[in-house]
Order: sequence, then C-alpha cells, then structure tokens
Amino acid sequence: MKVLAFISILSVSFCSAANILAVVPSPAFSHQSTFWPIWRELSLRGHQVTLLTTDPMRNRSLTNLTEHNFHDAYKHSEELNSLINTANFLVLIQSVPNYVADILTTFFGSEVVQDLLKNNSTKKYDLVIVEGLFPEFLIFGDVYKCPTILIHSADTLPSIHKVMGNSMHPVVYSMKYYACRGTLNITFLDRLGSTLYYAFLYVVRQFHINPVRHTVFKKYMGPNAPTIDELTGKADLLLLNIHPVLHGVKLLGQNTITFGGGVHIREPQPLPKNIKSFLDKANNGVIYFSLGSSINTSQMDDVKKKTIIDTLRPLPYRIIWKYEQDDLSNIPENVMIVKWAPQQDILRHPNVKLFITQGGQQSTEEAILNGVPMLVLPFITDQIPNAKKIECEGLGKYVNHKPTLSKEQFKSAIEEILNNHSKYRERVKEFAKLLLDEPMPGIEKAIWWIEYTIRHKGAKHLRNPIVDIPMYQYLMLDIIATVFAVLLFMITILYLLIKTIKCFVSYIKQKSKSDVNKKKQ
Ligand SMILES: *[C@@H]1O[C@H](CO)[C@@H](O)[C@H](O)[C@H]1NC(C)=O
Ligand SMILES: *[C@@H]1O[C@H](CO)[C@@H](O)[C@H](O)[C@H]1NC(C)=O
Ligand SMILES: *[C@@H]1O[C@H](CO)[C@@H](O)[C@H](O)[C@H]1NC(C)=O
Ligand SMILES: *[C@@H]1O[C@H](CO)[C@@H](O)[C@H](O)[C@H]1NC(C)=O
Ligand SMILES: *[C@@H]1O[C@H](CO)[C@@H](O)[C@H](O)[C@H]1NC(C)=O
Ligand SMILES: *[C@@H]1O[C@H](CO)[C@@H](O)[C@H](O)[C@H]1NC(C)=O
Ligand SMILES: CC(=O)N[C@H]1CO[C@H](CO)[C@@H](O)[C@@H]1O
Repeated sequence: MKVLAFISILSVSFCSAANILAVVPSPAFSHQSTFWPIWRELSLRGHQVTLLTTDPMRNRSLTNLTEHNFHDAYKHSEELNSLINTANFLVLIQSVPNYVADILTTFFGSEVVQDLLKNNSTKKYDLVIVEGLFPEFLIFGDVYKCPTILIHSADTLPSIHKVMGNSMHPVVYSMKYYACRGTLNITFLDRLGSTLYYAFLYVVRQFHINPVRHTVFKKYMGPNAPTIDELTGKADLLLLNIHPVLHGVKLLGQNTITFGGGVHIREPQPLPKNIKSFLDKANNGVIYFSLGSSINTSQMDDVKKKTIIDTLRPLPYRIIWKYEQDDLSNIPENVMIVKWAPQQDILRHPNVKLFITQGGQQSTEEAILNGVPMLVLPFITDQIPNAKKIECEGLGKYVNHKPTLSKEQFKSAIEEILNNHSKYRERVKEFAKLLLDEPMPGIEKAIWWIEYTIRHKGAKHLRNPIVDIPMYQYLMLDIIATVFAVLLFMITILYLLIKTIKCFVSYIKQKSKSDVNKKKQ
C-alpha cells in the first residue's frame, strides 16, 4: 500500500528540473523571509533558482540557488519608515510614488537586470515568479517566453484581484474588516467608508502612483512598454500567503491559490543563554513586546514610551522588550531590553503569556501557532484589520494608539488578557488547529502549484473568463434592461388590449341599451 501511495505521489508531483527566475523587490524583511522556505524547497528539489532579493539567505549548502543581493534598496524605505509612526495615511500616500520609482530604478538600473533582459538568446527560464507589488518584472515572461506567477506575502492589492478576476466587492471584502466567524457585522457608515476607500485607492493608484512608476518603466523598456495592468493580466497564477480562517472567506478564481497559515515558521532553535534564563525564571509569566521588523519601538514618541514604561513597571510579570537603541532611561527592573529577538523561539517558550505586537501577519501567525494571546498596537496596512480580527475572534485585544496611547486602555487590556489567560489561550489554540487542518501544509501547496505551472507550461486554462466581461454585462444590466423592456411592452399591450375590450364592451352595452330604447319607442 505504502509503495503504491508513494508511486502515485511521485507520478503526480514529478516535474523535471527547471530554471526559475524569481524577483522580490520589496525592501521589507517580512516580505522576503516569507518566501525563503519556497526558494529553499524549489532548489532542494533540483530546480535552478535565480533570485533577485533585498535579503539573501546566504546558505552555502543551497547549491542550486543563485542569489543577487539588492539590499541597497533599503535606503529608499528610510523616508517612509520615518513617517510610519507619526504621519497620517494621506502623508504616507504622498511619498509612495517616489518610493516605488526609486526601487524600480535600483533594480532596472542594475547590471543584473539589464543582463537578464538581454540574455534571452543564451539563457533559458521555464518560469518567472514576481512579487505582487511589482508586476513590472512580469516583463521577464515576455523576454523568456515562459509562464509567470505573481506571489504576495500577504493579501494582494484590489487592483491585482481585479485583473485576476477575483471578486472585489467593497462591502464584503472590506480592507478594514475581515469577517469574524463567517459573519460580517458592519454598519452603513463602515460600508460607505469601505466603498469610498476602494474608490480612493483606485484614484490614487491610477493618477498618483501608476503614472510615476510607468515613466520609470518606459525609461528602461522603451515608449511602447506594456502597462502594469496589461502585464498583470498575463500572469498565469496568483499565489497568496493568506488563509480564509485568518483573513476572511473570499470569492477567488481558480487561478488564485492561497497557501497561508505559517509558511515562514522554521524549526525551533536554542535560545540565547541570557534570554533563556530570563524566561525560565519567570514564575509569573512573561510579556513579550516587539513591533516587528519594519517598525522599531525606538521610533515611538517619548510620551508613548513613557506611558508604556509606566504601565509595565508595576506589573508582576517579566517583560522582554525588543528596542533598538540605547537611549532608554529608567528601565524597570522586570524589563529586559533586547535589540534583536529570536521571536519564534521566544513565543515557543511556555512561560510567555502575552505578546504585545503591531499585528503584522507573520507575528500574528507565530503567536497563534504557539498559543500566545495578543495585544495589538497596529500601525499600517493589514495591521488594523488583523487587530480587529484578533479582538473579535477572542485571540486578544486591539488598542488604538494613534495619536496617543491611553494608559488606562493599555493597562486594562493587559489585565483583561492576563486575568483570563487560560480562556484566551484556549481560544488561540482552537484557532491554531483550524489554521493547520489542511490537506497539505502551505509550503507544499505553493510548491505543488509552482511545479504544476512548469509541467503544463502555464495555467491559462485556469484564467477566470470574468475579466473579459464588461462591467455592464457582469452586473447583467443589459439583460435586466431587456427583460424589463419586454415586460413593459407586454404590460402595455395587455393594458391597451384590456382598455380596448372594455371600450368595446361598453360600446356594445351602450348600443344594445339604445337599441332596446329605440324598440321601446
Ligand atoms: C541540486 O539539483 C540537482 C538536480 O539538478 C539535485 O540532484 C541536487 O540534489 C540539488 N542539490 C541541492 C543541494 O539542492
Ligand atoms: C541551509 O540549508 C540547509 C538545507 O535546507 C539546512 O539544513 C541548513 O540548516 C541551512 N543553514 C542555515 C544556516 O540556515
Ligand atoms: C547571461 O548569460 C551568460 C551566458 O550564458 C551568463 O554567463 C550570465 O551569467 C548571464 N547573466 C545573468 C544575469 O543571468
Ligand atoms: C528576447 O526578448 C525580447 C524582448 O526584450 C523579445 O522581443 C525577443 O523575442 C526575445 N527573444 C527570444 C529568443 O525569446
Ligand atoms: C453587531 O455589532 C453590534 C455593535 O457592534 C452588536 O451590538 C451586535 O450584537 C452585533 N451582532 C452580531 C450578530 O454579531
Ligand atoms: C531599526 O533599528 C535598527 C537598529 O538601530 C536599524 O538598523 C533599522 O534601520 C531601524 N529600522 C527602522 C525601520 O527604522
Ligand atoms: C473575556 C472574559 O472572560 N473576560 C473576563 C475577564 O475577567 C474579568 C474579571 O476577572 C471579567 O469581568 C471579564 O468578563
């Protein structure tokens, strides 16, 4: 039996070694590290993987993986990062076009990319994989005449969902709320807000961001370079690191594959000695506090820092705080400051009772899979819907800290979770089971679909025909109009007919009356 099963797995999943080109331009650690297991696994399976990345793995034992380092691109995020903590959404949006243009220039201006663009007579690629935020690199699909896949470390942009043919309903798929336990309970104002937000994003993208990035693209690819939407429309598959239990159920076409649920989780590693002994000796438990890799807690303003220190000081728990600078004074005795934290291994420690987090996707998954409730202080993008989702599913609390962090709210959220700890932990564990109960682990699913695309030289047969249908046809406006017109016509005819018959009948009656009268006379 076992042998048979093995053979059938082999025959289904066999895929001869291919040359794969992968481009992940975002200078953001979490965007990059999410995909590491995928590049590793593909190369171990014998594929030759060429990766353009800002964070190479530098693992010499992966001999089939060639990494081109674009770490320089991080310098473009400095301005955006400095704004994240203070500026509002509108200010952030203003700096996005230049940010994207700078990253495109760094990549397209590099020798590696220029080489790859010209190398198509000597070199062959069987598949190109591109990070969803930069569809420009799908141009390699044209250059190497091979299938392409878009991949995203979280949910993708509405514009990409639209081009792939996925449902984009602004009420059901609000970017500010994920459905909670299968229901979406939002007010009229929420729905209006979500619809306006979609419209706003569309306008920003179409008139603010795309013209700038297309100018850069044309500079390198000539005046007839395809637009972003044209390139996106050529992608064979969209791979998303999301999971319906975590991000809400969505109506996705068959060319969109979700593989979320902790792909980036790695094998446990021993903790550094000082952290381990701090955790081991915490009899009352530990709070772990980190805002992830793209936000530094040291960036928060001094008032916020003081509120946090004052709140943490009297707590009977030990606290590990990831803080990147040396400028903190008056550090409470129960607090251990670390500049870098092996987060997954800390969260695995049984004494960790609470994770104070920005609510990024990777952090959220790590906490859930290790049974740790969360207190979320969200900053940007998906952190806010994640925070709301975590609260409504009973996995933790959401504390809004913009523009200021209320000490009372912060303190009572910590107490609420820690006083009812077993209840929260139980709920988190149930949730983890839902995330993990899948026909195959996310990483295997992603690899299976990548090799599927190689085996069949594309996946255009899964293309959702909905994208070819104009909006009026999709909404069936022409059909509804026709049916109404016919109905109206029939009703009018019927009305006229009845009226005529009535007239006729009354005429007859009148006539017979007058006839009778005439006879009487
Ligand atoms: C590299 O690929 C070859 C096949 O092309 C495979 O036999 C080998 O195991 C791979 N080696 C590593 C270290 O991934
Ligand atoms: C490098 O990759 C190999 C194969 O996956 C793995 O066993 C090893 O732990 C990795 N080394 C590091 C330093 O991550
Ligand atoms: C371009 O092709 C040549 C010859 O095959 C090869 O030596 C070089 O590494 C290639 N460049 C890139 C960026 O792949
Ligand atoms: C090489 O790429 C160019 C576009 O940059 C394309 O026009 C040409 O057909 C490609 N050649 C081959 C052999 O694929
Ligand atoms: C919907 O939300 C309102 C207020 O947020 C709450 O009172 C109500 O119980 C919720 N209904 C459901 C079905 O969850
Ligand atoms: C966070 O701090 C580290 C260490 O000081 C620094 O290298 C990094 O650039 C900072 N990141 C951000 C987003 O400011
Ligand atoms: C969610 C939950 O059960 N919260 C409870 C936590 O504990 C306090 C009292 O200790 C209750 O008032 C909350 O209802």
